[in-house]
Amino acid sequence: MIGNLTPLNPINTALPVRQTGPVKAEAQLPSDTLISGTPTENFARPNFAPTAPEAETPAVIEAPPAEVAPKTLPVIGDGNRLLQPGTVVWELQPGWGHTKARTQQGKNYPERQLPPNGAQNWKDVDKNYQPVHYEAPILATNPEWADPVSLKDTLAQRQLQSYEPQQFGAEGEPLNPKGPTGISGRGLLGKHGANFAADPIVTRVNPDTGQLEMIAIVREDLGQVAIPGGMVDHGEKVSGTLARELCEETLGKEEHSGAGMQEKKLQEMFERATPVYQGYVDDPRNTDNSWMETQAFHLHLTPDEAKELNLQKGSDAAAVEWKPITAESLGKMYASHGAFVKQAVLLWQQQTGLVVGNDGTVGTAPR
Ligand code: RP5
Repeated sequence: MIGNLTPLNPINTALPVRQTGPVKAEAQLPSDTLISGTPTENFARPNFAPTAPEAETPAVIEAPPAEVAPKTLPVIGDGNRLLQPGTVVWELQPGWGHTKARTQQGKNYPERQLPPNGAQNWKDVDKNYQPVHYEAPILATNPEWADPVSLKDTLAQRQLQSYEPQQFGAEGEPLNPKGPTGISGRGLLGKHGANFAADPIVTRVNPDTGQLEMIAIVREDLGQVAIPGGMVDHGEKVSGTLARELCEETLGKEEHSGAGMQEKKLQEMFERATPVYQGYVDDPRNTDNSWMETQAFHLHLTPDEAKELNLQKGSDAAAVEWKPITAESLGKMYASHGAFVKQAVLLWQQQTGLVVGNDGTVGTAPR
């Protein structure tokens, strides 16, 4: 779907906002910092739609560094996932995205005990590393969404899988592909090793403000703004997870059947959505032995399609809204979500020729 596009910049978790200072475009357009990068020939002087004459100068995307190569993804698991062999996405920078899993905690987690020697990968960890062991009490009750407590029993039932290169410890325990986190065990996560999620990035251009917006929730657990993603159920197609989670978390499906756009229609739309990312998530719940991985997809809605969605928060969310995508909002999102959304915006800019400003304003590229 995106194989013909020029490779884009890798995503950084720390959003690379450049403080370029005010840059006046041709007219009296005010400007501020850029979401990313240096203006290129094609995007340097955006023309605004007539409806948004006062809009901020949109940001532009950088020309891709030569070393960033598209990567071809394998299909893992039940073969039900949307990314088929040959699908191309853009690789994140080496070492990307392992900050929150070292510095933040899931709800009720003990404090992380990071390696005293500062080791960031398993090969540098020495005997002085004593992570605190934590598994949420509910895991001892063998809930159906979790693996058996013992790894041996789990391995008797299923193979461990990952989008990342797999590493194992001395006892055969799965090791976090990004390195030590200061907590061993599964924490709040149900599966040993990778826990698979799917993340629907749903956007629109707000007809009143001209800003690019996304459907965002405030998570109940840590109160952070997030993509309304969720876990892939066993045997479920990822397009099904994306539609289900969107309905449950943002369309009040639990309370109102048939609210707005139907789940089936959304699933069909997600089957054509743009793949944005596949792999490790820098989630505050991650531990040495259990971590989140995801597939993120982008679906951009027309104003009419967006109008059909009647946003109502589900039980996992404290709030839901169409949230402007700005450099500031991306930097504050849960886990790696800001990086995924940024990647979606970069791809969308490439696909449409539009440009998105630091404050979310959408403008058109020059002809
Ligand atoms: C994140 O956790 C994923 O990116 C996804 O958004 C989410 C899934 O976990 P729950 O929302 O089901 O807790 O790592």
